[in-house]
Amino acid sequence: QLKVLDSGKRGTHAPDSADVLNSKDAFEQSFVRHVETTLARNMYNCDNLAAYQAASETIRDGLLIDWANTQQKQTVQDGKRVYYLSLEFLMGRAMDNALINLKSRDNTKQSLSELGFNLEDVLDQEPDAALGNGGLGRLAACFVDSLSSKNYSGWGYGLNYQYGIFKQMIIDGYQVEVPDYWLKYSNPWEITRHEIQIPVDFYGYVYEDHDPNSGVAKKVWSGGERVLAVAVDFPIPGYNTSNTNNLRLWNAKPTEEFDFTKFNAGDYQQSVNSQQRAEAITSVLYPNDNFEGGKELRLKQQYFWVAASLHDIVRRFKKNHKNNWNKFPDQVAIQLNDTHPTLAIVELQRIFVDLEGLEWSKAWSIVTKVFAYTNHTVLPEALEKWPVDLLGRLLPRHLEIIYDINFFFLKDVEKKYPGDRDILGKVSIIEESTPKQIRMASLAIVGSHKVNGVAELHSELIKTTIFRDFVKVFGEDKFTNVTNGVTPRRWLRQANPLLAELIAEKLNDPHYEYLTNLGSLKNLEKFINDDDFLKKWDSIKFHNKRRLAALVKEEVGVELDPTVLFDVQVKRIHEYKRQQLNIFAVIHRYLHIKQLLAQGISVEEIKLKYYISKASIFGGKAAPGYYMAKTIIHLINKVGEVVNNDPEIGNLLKVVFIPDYNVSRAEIIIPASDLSNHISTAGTEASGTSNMKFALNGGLIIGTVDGANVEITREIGEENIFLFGNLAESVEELRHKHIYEGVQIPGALNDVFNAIESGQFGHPDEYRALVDGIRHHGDYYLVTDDFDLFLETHQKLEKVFGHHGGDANDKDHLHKWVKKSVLSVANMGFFSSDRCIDEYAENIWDIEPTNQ
Ligand code: CBF
Repeated sequence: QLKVLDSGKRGTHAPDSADVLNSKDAFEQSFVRHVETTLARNMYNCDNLAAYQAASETIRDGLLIDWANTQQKQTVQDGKRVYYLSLEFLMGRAMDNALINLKSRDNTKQSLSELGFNLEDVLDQEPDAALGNGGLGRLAACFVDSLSSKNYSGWGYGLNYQYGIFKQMIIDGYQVEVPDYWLKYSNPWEITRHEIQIPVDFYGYVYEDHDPNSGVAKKVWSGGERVLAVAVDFPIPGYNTSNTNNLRLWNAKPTEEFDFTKFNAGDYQQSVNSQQRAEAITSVLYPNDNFEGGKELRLKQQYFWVAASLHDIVRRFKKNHKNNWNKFPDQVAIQLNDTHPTLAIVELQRIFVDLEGLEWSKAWSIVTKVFAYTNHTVLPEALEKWPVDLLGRLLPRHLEIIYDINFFFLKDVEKKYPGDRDILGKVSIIEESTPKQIRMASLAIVGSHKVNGVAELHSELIKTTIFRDFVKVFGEDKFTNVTNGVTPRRWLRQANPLLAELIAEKLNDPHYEYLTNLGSLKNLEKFINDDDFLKKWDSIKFHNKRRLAALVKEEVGVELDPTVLFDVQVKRIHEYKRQQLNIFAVIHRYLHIKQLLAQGISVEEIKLKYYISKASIFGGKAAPGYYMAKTIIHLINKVGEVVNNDPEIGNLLKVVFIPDYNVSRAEIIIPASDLSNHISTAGTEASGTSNMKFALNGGLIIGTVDGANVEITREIGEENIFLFGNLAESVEELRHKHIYEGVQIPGALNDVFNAIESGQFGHPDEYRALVDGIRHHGDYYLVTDDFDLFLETHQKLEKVFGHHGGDANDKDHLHKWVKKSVLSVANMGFFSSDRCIDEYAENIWDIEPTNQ
């Protein structure tokens, strides 16, 4: 709907950019100017989209002042900076986050309202910046928020994909992928730095030359294809501070010089091809989570990104320190987010040795002081390896350097373990397989001074499993843990404003200082016996559940009763995360309810004696090539169709799959959950971070003893979480047993399989691989071992939830369930990403906050 703007708002002079954040007049004047000039739209033609664009430009003006000042200050202070290299930054929407961090939400809301707009509608226009797959990318987004909020000097470096993670549609129960061209209306939050262009070479050949001055032989790489990396900057505002760091993402562009020299004159088609080849590098995000596909374009992306970032970092260093390379590790810390940026190690060594003329071992001693590597998974299919041939063709000089790194490393290992060929083979960066492969995790460990896992259990597991031999070589000290965290600005204040407000009121903290001091949530415990407080708490959950029910109605067409237990599992769909376990349990519940009804037991009686009413809510994307994950999505949707359309069932059970789970949807779903599922096979989920978001929003957890669930339990108390299942130390033995003694299918699960195989949820062939994988192929994810335990735990927790039916005066529900919810939140302070960043800063990066 078009709004007519009041021309009186135009003002007589351009407002001071800083004022737009806290003065209504300044905001409104700037807004109108942006409508008329930046957007070139007239005042009679302004809809919500234009309002979003003009409001974003206005806020960005305010933000840029802090950003420029921060960069200036950091340059003058010349302290050490950390660079966080991540192939994914799953940022979500920027506007609301900026308003919260800049404390400009009220001013913007009022100004927009005076201009005739509703802030929430305007915010809704923003597409998600979905440049990530899941936990790893979202963690990077939380980290840049914390780096700014805690006043560190820290930049993110990544790629500016034109297409983020695909949009997921569900058609006839199947996942259908649709491209996400998120830049359709251009992006007001990005600043393209046309002046920052870094050439990146690929292919070509290596030859030996001699330094004209010293006569020393040196290697020269003559690249065969050149692409330009153009910087695009995203200011990252801190909360309650003017510190505004930079997230620099690269766009790939063709270089004209190259086209003219290397291609036949006049071969226009070829030159267009080269442009397309260049731009392809940053066009799509690979949609795999916890899986490495080994595609050439992916390797190209990795090198393009790390080369551009490294040259940018070195250039910045040289501005102040010329070639005083000894100082480099005092100025630069680089964190490798998973193995994706591992080529940065090789590139820095190449810069030092080939371009700056440093002697090998001197260069290597600097390189290894700079890098640190975070491992995010123990799953073998996610551990990156690149065929030697492919890497050698794309990056011939880098392959030589990798071989040299490996040669010197193995020489050291040989000294420590003389004659031990076994250990040499295990730690070698080159896997002597057919074809030969480069083990990126090994390279990352060898080139880093610290290696960390992301939760205590995971950090212990990597030391005893995948990196066991490296612990022997380097010793325990190199391996450490930094348990993940999430930013409470987005995951509490932004996602759950009413709860954040109630907490601020109870903590007597009108300025929401607790959002950067999350430990103070502990003070909520003082109110644990205050029924009025518990009621308010519960009514906020109820409000959030209504908000989610509205989304479900709109997206899925199913009516959810907000008084029932909302039982949620939203995350990437993966066999190890075990959405199949959850949906099998739902089927079991449905079959049992039907049986009870058939015996003449009434719905009311069932509710009292057997099952409370609940809605099982699922969401998450499957990698497009992951057949089993797509089968699980299909099954969930088909079960939903049957259950939701069964007239006997009513609100006793509903099953919905919310399509296109993304950050914005998570902001609605998470605050509305009563119970969330974090039920991975023990030892497979490195940490999980949505478990933290749910618990921070007062949702209780049903979970296995895996990842960060372990530390969440320690913090909030085992009486406030529902743990079940076999432990990580039993997994290997159970798998072994399945193979050698066969898989025992529990009776309840057998009923479920029979129902599936009878065609109750569509043609049984659709689910053959899923069922057979458990029945006949070893049940790798231990569904059979944990199924009954999962059902029992549900029985227990549902008694605690009770039949409160939305009754705010249900004392039983308040004193049992709601108290647990409050106690969870009160003890979640540890899981702020601010705490993680402080730990990285102190134990790994050796950096201090800057003076503001
Ligand atoms: O550490 C952040 C997250 O990373 C993953 O998503 C990953 O991509 N490897 C893990 O699967 C999560 O457990 C982890 O929380």
